[in-house]
Amino acid sequence: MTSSADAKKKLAQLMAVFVPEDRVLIALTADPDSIASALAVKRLLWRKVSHITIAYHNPIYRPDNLAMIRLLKIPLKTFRRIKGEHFSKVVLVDSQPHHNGEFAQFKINVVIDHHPPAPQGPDVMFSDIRSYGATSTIMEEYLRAAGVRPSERLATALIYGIRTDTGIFTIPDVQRDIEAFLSLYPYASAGLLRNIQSSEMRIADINFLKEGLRSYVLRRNCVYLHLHPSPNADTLVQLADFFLKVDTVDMTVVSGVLGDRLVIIMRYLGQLGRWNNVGKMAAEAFAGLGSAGGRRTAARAELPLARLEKELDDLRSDTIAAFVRKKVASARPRHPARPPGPAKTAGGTAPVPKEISLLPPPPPLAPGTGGPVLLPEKKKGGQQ
Ligand SMILES: [Mn+2]
Repeated sequence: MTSSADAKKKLAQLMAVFVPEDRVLIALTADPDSIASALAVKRLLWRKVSHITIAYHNPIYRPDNLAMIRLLKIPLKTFRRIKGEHFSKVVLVDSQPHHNGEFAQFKINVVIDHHPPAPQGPDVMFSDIRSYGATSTIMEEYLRAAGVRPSERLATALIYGIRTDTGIFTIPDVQRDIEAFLSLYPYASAGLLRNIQSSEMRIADINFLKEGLRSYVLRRNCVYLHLHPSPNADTLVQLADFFLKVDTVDMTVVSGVLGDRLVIIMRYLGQLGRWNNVGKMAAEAFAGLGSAGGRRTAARAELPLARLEKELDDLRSDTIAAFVRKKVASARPRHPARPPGPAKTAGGTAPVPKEISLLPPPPPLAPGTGGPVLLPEKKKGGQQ
């Protein structure tokens, strides 16, 4: 944790950027962490500058994100509705200038973020980039250094930001995030949090869930689902997470055609004692066909249909579904228990990622009970 003297020094440096006449824009790629962090910056600058606007550039689909904005009454504008020249200072939170071309339209003065920094660092008056689980955690330190008691709305937003970006503390090195969470918790509203968290789906998504329950394919503990027509990518992610809840399922592959691309979402439990990595599986399965990769437990591939057209006989949905199953199955290790240690990769040896798992080790299986469900690799009637 940053010492309180260090935190006060950083706060002083941040505040020194601003003068009372400033009209401040807080720019972001909207998600719970960035929105909460923007609220915290706004609170720090309250009565210190003449005007503050929070604006984002990306479409927001996720119902929990929309519920957060609605329930916490967070005022947000889109980049399209603002003009850069109306602002004398621009603060970028939870992102860095090179992350998105949309940020290039502003002269950015302050960057506060938790993503890995670019080698040369941002060229700004003040930057604070730390490898915490969430930018909301960095902002909690600023608020504490400033002696600010967060409002219910701000504390709830920051808690939701931390919760979301750390996957409820299931990523490595979350010590500081847990401390920030605990210090914010007494000020937050449990009821509002419950309301935001339970807004996972829109009624339109239920139809995709219904179709998913009808047409999924289970092979070697992996659920495959290809949806046609396809919902947006966020809903594909939700369905991938949903099928992972089944006790005998440890991996999900949910795909759909979005515009001119096939989008494939992969989720994996990454059990203890196994050396499997769904990011590497995605990269291997779809190498040369588009972009593919991710982390040990979550991956994504986006393949241009123009490229697939050369690979497949046709682009019918059952042809695409069979292609995805075949590619993933071929990249999936047959032998689950590989000894832990440096894995061979194209670039040499990669370090074993440090991962916190909240899962208890699986109980030993009695012969003939609860073992892996092995389905023959054959065509099932009715699947898409
Ligand atoms: Mn973040």
